[in-house]
Amino acid sequence: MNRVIKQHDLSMIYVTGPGYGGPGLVANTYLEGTYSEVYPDISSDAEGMRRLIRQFSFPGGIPSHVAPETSGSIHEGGELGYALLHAYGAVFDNSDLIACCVVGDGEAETGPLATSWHSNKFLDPRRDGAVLPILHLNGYKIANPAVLARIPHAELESLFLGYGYKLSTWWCSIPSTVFIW
Ligand SMILES: Cc1ncc(C[n+]2csc(CCOP(=O)(O)OP(=O)(O)O)c2C)c(N)n1
Ligand SMILES: [Mg+2]
Repeated sequence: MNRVIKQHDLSMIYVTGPGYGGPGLVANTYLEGTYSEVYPDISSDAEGMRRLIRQFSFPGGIPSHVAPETSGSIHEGGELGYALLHAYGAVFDNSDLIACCVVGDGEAETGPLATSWHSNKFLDPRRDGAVLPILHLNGYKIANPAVLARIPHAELESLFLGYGYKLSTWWCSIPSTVFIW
């Protein structure tokens, strides 16, 4: 997403929902250089990377999920289910904004997230921005099977067509599948 933002000078935010996806976000801010700017002791070299990894989810270190100390983050969640509705809320009356939202397949089983798909009915393209939902079908909620990853893909596509989403592309790499609507 950072590459697309830079290439097209986009106004875009990233909302992330899957359970413990924090390390992915920390790793990305480290790779782009922001993390080392904010925390110079976590430098862009082998020693900095060693410190980055050792501090993860350790007493005195950093949490296992995106937290206030994650550079660039603006809100910490914790209770699953609210990623997509926050993404929609951010773009209402904000016509220049694109909210890119990753939804966990486990998170998608919560009541708030399952109903949030319908928020597209409230978007007005003349006044509001756009939401780009990405369903992260990694098959599991922690260690248990996720329902949306267990139904046939054709059934999943039909389900989302009914919600008003058209699958535009998908990647499949073992063990995770990512759908973008
Ligand atoms: C409302 C709520 N119920 C339960 C949990 C406990 N919990 C944390 S992560 C998780 C599984 C999330 O699954 P998914 O979104 O697929 O993320 P993944 O495990 O694939 O990273 C659960 C149930 C929670 N944080 N919030
Ligand atoms: Mg999952």
